[in-house]
Amino acid sequence: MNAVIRSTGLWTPDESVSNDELVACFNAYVERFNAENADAIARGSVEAKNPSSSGFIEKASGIKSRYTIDKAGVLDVDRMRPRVKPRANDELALTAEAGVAAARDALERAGRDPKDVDAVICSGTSMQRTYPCMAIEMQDALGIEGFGFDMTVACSSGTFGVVNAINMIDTGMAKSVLVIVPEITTPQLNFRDRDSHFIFGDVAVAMLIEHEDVAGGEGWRVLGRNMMTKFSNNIRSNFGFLNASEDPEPDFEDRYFVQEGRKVFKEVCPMVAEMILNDMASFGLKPDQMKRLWLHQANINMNMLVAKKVFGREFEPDEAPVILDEFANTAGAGSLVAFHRHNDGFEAGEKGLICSFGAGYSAGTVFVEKL
Ligand code: CO8
Repeated sequence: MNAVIRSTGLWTPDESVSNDELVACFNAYVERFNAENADAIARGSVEAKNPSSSGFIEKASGIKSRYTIDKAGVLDVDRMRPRVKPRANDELALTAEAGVAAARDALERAGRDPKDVDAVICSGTSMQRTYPCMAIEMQDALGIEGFGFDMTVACSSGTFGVVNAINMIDTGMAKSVLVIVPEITTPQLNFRDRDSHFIFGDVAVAMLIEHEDVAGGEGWRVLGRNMMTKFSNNIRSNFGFLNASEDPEPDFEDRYFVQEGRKVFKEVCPMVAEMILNDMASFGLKPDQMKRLWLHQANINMNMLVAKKVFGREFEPDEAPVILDEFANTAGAGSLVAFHRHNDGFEAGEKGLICSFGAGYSAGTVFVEKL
C-alpha cells in the first residue's frame, strides 16, 4: 500500500474530573433522592438508589479521571451535565473548534501547511451541528482546499475515517487527507446513571495520512486495513432529528448513551480478537511481529483479554498501552489517542496495529510499519 500515517495531533479540555470528585457528586445526588423519596421507598413504590464507588470504577474499567469541557456543570449536584454555550451562526461549533486545534497540532508536527492537504474527513459521534457539515466548517477554518465530509460509526469512527483516507490515497483521489475525530462525549452521558456515569471523557484527535511520494520517508506505512460491522443495539442512543415530532415527545433519558455493558464485553471481545487474527493472516503478518497494539479504549479488562488472545501469551503493559486512566473512554477517538501518546521507541521496520471496537458492533484494523 502507498499510504503513510505522517503525524497525529491532540486537543484536550483544560479541566478533568477525578473518580473521587465524580463519585462525591453522584453520591450526594443519591442521598438527596433517597431522602426526598423516603416514604415511597418505604412503601416499595420507588426503588432506592445505590451509591457509586471510585474503587469499583477503577477496577471495572481502568478509568481514574476524564477530561471534560465543563467540570463545574458536571459536579453541580443540581445539574450534573456540562454547560454547552450555544454558538451563533457565524461562530465555529465547539466540536469544530476542538477538531481544528487537534488538526493544527498534527499539521505542525509534520511541518505541513493547510494548502498541502486535499481533503478533510470528520468522523465521530458528537457533532454540535449536523449540517452543513463539521468537516467543511473545519476545512474552512483551517484554510484547506479540496473537499470534506462527515461520517460516523460510533466507537469505530476514528479507524473507519482513517481507512477511508487510506483508500482515497490508494486510489489516487488524494495525496494528503486529514482525519479529525472530535469527541465531546460528556454532554451525551447520563451523570445520574450509576452504571455509566464514569465512562466517557472529551478529546479531539487528528491524523494526517499522506501518499508515500509526499511523506518524505517519515511516519508509518500502512500494511493493511479492514472494517467489519454486525448489528447490535446493546450500545445505543435514540437521539435524533425526528425526536421533536415523536408523540409522545420522548423522555430525554432515552436520548443519552445507553449500554448493556456486560453483553458488550462478552460479545465484542471474541469477535474482535478473531477479526484481528484473520486480518493478520490475510495480510501475511504474524502476532509475534506486532511490537504494539493500540486498541480501542473502552475498558481495561477488554483490552487485556483481546491483547492476550492476539499475542497468545502474557504481555508487557507497553505492548498494549492503556490511556483510560487519564482520558476514560473517548468513543471513536480512543485507539488514535493511544497511538498518538504511545508510538515512541520504534525502529524502522517494526510493526503495530491500531484497532477500534464497540458500538455497531463495529471493528476497524490498521496495520502499520515504522518507516
Ligand atoms: N459503583 C459501584 N458499584 C457498581 C457501579 C458503580 N458505579 N456500577 C455497578 N456496580 C455494581 C453492580 O451493581 C454489580 O453489583 P452486584 O454484583 O451486586 O449486582 C457489580 O458492580 C458489577 O456490575 P456490572 O456487572 O455492571 O460491572 P462490570 O464488571 O461488568 O463492569 C462495565 C461494568 C465497566 C460497564 C463493563 O461491563 C464494560 O466495560 N463493558 C464493556 C463496555 C464497552 O465496551 N462499552 C463500549 C462503550 S461504547 C463506545 O466506546 C462508543 C459509543 C459511542 C459513543 C457514545 C458517546 C457518549
